[in-house]
Amino acid sequence: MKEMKFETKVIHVGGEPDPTTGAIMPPIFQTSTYVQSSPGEHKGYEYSRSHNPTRTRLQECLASTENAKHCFVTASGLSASTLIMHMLPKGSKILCGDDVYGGTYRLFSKVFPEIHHYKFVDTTNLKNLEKEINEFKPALIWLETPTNPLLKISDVRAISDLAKKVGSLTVVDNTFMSPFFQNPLDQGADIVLHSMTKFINGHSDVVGGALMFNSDEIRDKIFFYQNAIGPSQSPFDSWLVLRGLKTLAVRMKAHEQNAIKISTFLENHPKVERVVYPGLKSHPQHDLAKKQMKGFGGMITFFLKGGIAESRRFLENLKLFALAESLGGVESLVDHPAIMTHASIPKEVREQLGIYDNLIRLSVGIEDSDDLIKDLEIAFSKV
Ligand code: P1T
Repeated sequence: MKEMKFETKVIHVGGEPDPTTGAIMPPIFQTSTYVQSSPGEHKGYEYSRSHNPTRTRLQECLASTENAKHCFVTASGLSASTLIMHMLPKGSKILCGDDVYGGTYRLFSKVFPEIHHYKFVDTTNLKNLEKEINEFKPALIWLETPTNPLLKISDVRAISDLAKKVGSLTVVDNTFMSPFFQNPLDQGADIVLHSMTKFINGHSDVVGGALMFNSDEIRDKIFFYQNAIGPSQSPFDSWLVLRGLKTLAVRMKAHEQNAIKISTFLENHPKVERVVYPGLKSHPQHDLAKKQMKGFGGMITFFLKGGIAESRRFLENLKLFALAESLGGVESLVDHPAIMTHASIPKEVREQLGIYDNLIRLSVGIEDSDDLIKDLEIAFSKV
């Protein structure tokens, strides 16, 4: 599998024709249970919470995209994060990047502090981070790179090396880049997490999560908790993701082409204070982005000149960019993180990070870029 190019893997791995009928598209194994010929004698499938053939196909395909030995898919990105937290011994220390998806922050600050200890730090400052790692001695370092919504980039290779020195695991939430633009396991990370809800599925019709890794020990632990807790994805949702995944490569190229044009348009617009996009030379970690990523993706964050009133007028006047949470679908979406996706982060913490009321996040779709730019231009003219 390793020799195949990405574009071939997403279509062929886990995509073998159905052996009983020759159907080119895999069947949806919409079943909860499997017949046994004698107690304990079965064909590898006992009950769909633990295993399902449609899910198996998706897991095989996804593992190949991240060059991973193992993959588990779950019913949401957050349930995948939850499995990792359950896998750690009680009282573990977790060093987490300070800018993460609001739901991840809520999980770590409201649900799991009863069980583990969390510290949120800026993982883009390596010198400072090295000090934190040596003092805090985490069991696990949690990175989102690029981050949601500020698109800050952390050095996966350097941080994984530091983590190994203190016996810590490194997890990378790779949702924003998708496996097409970034492969953290190849750079030393131990676990890659995806919200499959986003680019991997790509059609805004499924919620799902995935974990990829190489360690058999992690596989045994994750399988135990997946089976014991039960956040398994339904066969139909797995099938939809398997279908969406086939076009991941072509979609990501189109997302990026549009995002490059739109970020340049925004950077030159008089009503824009600042644009953050890893592909722009003005991005503080543009060089690192070029080194560790194979592209810059479809997410753009920018600061409008003004405050909440200007943001509202801009957002209310967009037509093609739909005002909605989530990202990574073929259609363009726009988000106001302070009120929407990151509202669960206390205002003072948000503002310390730079998530102000004039911050706007775009998930650039694969429509025609001129149409998208026209839509933005009209909304700017109303501000
Ligand atoms: O929504 P869910 O599939 O549970 O995934 C959670 C999640 C995890 N990691 C990142 C980087 C994410 O962006 C998300 C979900 N994010 C949104 C819903 C959003 O609009 O940012």
